[in-house]
Amino acid sequence: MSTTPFWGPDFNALAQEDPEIANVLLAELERVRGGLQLIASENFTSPAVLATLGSILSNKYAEGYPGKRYYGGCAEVDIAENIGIARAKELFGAEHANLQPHSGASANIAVYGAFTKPGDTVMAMSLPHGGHLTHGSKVNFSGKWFNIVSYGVRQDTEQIDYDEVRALAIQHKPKMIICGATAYPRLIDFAAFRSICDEVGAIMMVDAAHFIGLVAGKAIPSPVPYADVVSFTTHKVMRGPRGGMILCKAEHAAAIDKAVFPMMQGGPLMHAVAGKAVALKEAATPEYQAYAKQVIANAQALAAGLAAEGMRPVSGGTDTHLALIDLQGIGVNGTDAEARCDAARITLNKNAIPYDPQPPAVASGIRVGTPAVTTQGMGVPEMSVIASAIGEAVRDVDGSKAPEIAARVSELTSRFPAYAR
Ligand code: DSN
Repeated sequence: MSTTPFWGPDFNALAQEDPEIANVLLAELERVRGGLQLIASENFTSPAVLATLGSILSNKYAEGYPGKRYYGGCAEVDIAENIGIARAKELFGAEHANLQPHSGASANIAVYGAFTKPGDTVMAMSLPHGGHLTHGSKVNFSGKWFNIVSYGVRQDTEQIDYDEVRALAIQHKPKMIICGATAYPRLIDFAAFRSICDEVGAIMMVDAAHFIGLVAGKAIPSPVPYADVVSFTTHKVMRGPRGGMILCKAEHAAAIDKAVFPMMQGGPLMHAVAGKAVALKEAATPEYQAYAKQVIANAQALAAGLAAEGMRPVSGGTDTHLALIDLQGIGVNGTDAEARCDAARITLNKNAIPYDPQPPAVASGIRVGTPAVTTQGMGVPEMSVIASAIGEAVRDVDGSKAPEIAARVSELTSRFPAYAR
């Protein structure tokens, strides 16, 4: 078998044909090599996954499922998809897996499509308290087409109020209850959600996009035994290609498959499906399990380091890969913090905190995550270096310290390269 470097010859072809776009790729590589990537939903996928994404599988139309396609010539992509499905079922102990959703939002549309119809009542976590756009935001299909009942976190603990969830479920009798979030640093009590769903006869959907990689690495408990359906993205802690996936009980398999195709999507992206198969193989290794545990240890160290810098971790800390940081105590808003960190080559995002007095476009907090820096090989000692760099950057009102902080950041990332030179 040929072992051509993963993007050597292809990149040279691109550079010759389209130097403008080739330069974007090179500049992005330098950006990630020289800066810190702390966006909790990002990671560095492996050369093997990138090779699959940049492959001829991108050319193939394969509407349908393995063995039941609407196009000829699908024998090879059938093998890739079947391998991926088998790996997903094995890794997560799931009865059924669908690897075709193009993204997490696409996967969620399919889940709504499988279990609900427009106008039905669905319960989910409110966006300002950490939920996702597809959990009922008014500007999203979910909020436009469904009667969404939102639950949130308690003001004192900043954690999900399971009594409130239960009371709302009894009052509103939702068809489906969604648990999972984009900015919730704590573990979710899946057994509690299961019992509430059983009490009111609701489908239990877990949007596990943020934490499924930690489940894959056996670093936190799995929602799979409890949920009717689990949707997620494959590119966050999971470190696979950009895309979505759905796991479900066997009784829901036909409904989910029909909702993904033909209800929600046409042709699957077979290069991405194959890339998901590669990522699932990587995620089943002891190395990946050690990685997942280190992601959490690093997030806890980073949250503690930021607290020592005067920035308050929402809910007091984290059990996962991310921390939500309240900046009100230092008189800096999320937008300014994001921009000041950016100037110092620290990439993170502003984020609303629960009960935020600021509008979302300003926000009182930032969200930081450790999936990418942990992939680079950084550990707890590096987290305190990062915390003090953030502590200086967010207070750098006039930008005068940014070059010096950026130099320190680049020195750190050069010792832990994202993609080795
Ligand atoms: N945009 C993702 C995040 O950053 O959490 C969620 O889809």
